[in-house]
Amino acid sequence: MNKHWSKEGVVYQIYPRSFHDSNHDGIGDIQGIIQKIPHLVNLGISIVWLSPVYASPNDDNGYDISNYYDIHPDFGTLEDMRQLIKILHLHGIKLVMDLVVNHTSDEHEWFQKSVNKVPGFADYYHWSKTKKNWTSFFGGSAWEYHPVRKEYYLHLFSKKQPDLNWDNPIVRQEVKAICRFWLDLGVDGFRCDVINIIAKETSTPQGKFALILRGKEHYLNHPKIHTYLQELKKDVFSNYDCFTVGETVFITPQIALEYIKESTLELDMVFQFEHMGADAIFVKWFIRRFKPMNLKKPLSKWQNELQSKGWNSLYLENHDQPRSISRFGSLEFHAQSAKMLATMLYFQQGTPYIYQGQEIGMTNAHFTRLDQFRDIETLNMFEFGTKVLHFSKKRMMKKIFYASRDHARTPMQWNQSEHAGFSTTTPWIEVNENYMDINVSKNATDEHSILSYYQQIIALRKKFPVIVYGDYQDIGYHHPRMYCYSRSDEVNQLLVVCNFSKKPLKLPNIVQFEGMELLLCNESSHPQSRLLKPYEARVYLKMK
Ligand code: ISL
Ligand code: CA
Repeated sequence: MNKHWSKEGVVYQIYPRSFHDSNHDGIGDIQGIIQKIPHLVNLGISIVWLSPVYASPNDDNGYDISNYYDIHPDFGTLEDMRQLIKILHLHGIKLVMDLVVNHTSDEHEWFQKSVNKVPGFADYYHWSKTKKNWTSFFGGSAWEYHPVRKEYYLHLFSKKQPDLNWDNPIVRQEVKAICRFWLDLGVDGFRCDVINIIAKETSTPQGKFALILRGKEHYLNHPKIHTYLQELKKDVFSNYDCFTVGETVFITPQIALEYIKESTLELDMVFQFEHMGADAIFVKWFIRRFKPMNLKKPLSKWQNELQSKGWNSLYLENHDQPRSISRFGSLEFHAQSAKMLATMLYFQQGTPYIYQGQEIGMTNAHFTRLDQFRDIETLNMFEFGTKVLHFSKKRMMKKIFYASRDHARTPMQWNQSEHAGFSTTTPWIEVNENYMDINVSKNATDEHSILSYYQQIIALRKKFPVIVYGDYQDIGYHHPRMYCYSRSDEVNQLLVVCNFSKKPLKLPNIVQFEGMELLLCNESSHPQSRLLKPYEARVYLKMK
C-alpha cells in the first residue's frame, strides 16, 4: 500500500451547529471551534472534517447550500474560516470540508435561473415533463412539480435540495471551481456527500417496484460516474496535496474498489454503510435486535476484501447515526463498552474517524416527544410512515427514538455548567440530560476515562506503523461474542481481542498471546489471564 498522511492520520468530525457557541445565540460557530482547538490537540487527532458551514437556508442543516463561496452568518465569516485553517495548520492539523454537490438548495441562484430557463442555466438540474415514480431518501416522491417552469425536478433528498445535472459540462466546471477555491484557501481535502449517486439516467421513465428508494437503479453507481470523478481528479485534486473521502450509499467492497483501487484512486477512500445495518434490515427504520456477529461480519468483510487493494474508513458514528454505545455497547457498562468499541474498530486497517462526543462516550438523546426533534429526515419520515405507510404514531415514534439522526446532533458536552458549557443560552436542540456525568471536563481529570483511552489509542497508532499499515487477519471468526484479529508487518505482530458482551468470556484456545506484551487494556486484568470481563478489550504486541 502506498503511504500517505491521510492513511496515517486520525480524523475528527465536527458538526458545527452542535460543537461550541462563542457568541451566545445557541448555535455553534467557527470561533467556537477555534476556542476548542486545545481539546483537539490534546486528543492527538491530525485532521478535522467539518460538516457544511456554507450559506444555506438550513432545510437540512447546511446540506442544502445556497452559496458555495460564502459562510453562513450563524457560523461566522470567510475571515473566520481563514483563521480556523491557519490555527489548525499551526498545530499540524489539516482541515477537510464537506463537499455537497449532488444537489444544491432550491434557493441557490442556479436553481432560480434554471426555473426561469435563463440562457445557459436551463439544464443545470434534472427536469422532466412527466412525473416519475422515484422515491426520495427522506420519504415521499423524488420528483416535484414546479409551477413556474411547469415541469418536475428531481430531488433525491428534500424538496429544497434539487439534484444537479452532472451530464452538463458547465455544472462540472462549476464544481471544479468550487473545489479550487477552497483548496486555494488552504483546505486539505473533501468529504464528498453522497458521491456515488451524482450520475443519473433521467430519461428512463419509471423506477422498478420498491418500497424504499424506488428508481435507484437509475442513479446508484451509474457507469457515467467514473468519467466525472476521473475528470475531477485530473483537473483538480491531482494538482493539490489533498485527499477525498466519498460518502457512498449502498455499496459493496467490489463496487467500492472501482472508486478507490490504488491504480486510479478516483477517491482516496469511501464511507460504506454495511456495518450500519448491524441493527437494521436494509434501511435503518426497519430495526432488528443488535447481534455482535452482524457488526463483525461486514467489518471483517471490508478488511479482507480491500486488503492490499484499497483503503478503509473506520467509523461507528457521524452526524447521521445514533450514538454507538446506545446501539452496539451498553449503558450499564458505559465506559468499558465505549473503550471496547474503540479498540475493536481503530486497530483495524484504515483511517479512524471520531465523531464529536464519541471520545467522551456521549449517548442517544433522552427525547420523548416529536417536538424535541429537529431533523428534516426524522420529521419527514414520521409523516411518510404515518400518512403513506399507515403505521401507527406509536410505531413511528419507536423508530425515531431508536434511529433519529438528532441523537448525534445534541450539543457537545463540555462541562457541568448550564447547557453543558456548549452555550450560555438555550441551544437550538436540547442538551442530553446526562451531561453532568458525561462531559469533557470530567473525562480530562480522570486517567481512566474514555477520553484518556482515546488519547492512548491515537498515541499508539503514531508509534507503531503496524496499526496503520499491517495486514489484517480474523481469529476465531465464528465466535458469536468475541471479536479477535491480528495485524502484522515485517517488524511486529499485534493481537486484538474484545469481549462483545455483558458476560465474562473464556478465551478459546485459538487465541494465543504467549510471549506478547500487553499494550492496552480497558480493565486492570492480569496480562496472562484467559478470562475477559464484560466488554473487556486487550491489545498485545510482539516483535517478530
Ligand atoms: O442519514 C441517512 C440515514 O439516516 C442517510 O439516508 C443519509 O441521508 C445519506 O447517508 C446521505 O447523507 C448525506 O447527505 C444528505 C444529508 O442529509 C446527510 O446529513 C449527509 O450526510 C443530503 O445531503
Ligand atoms: Ca453562535
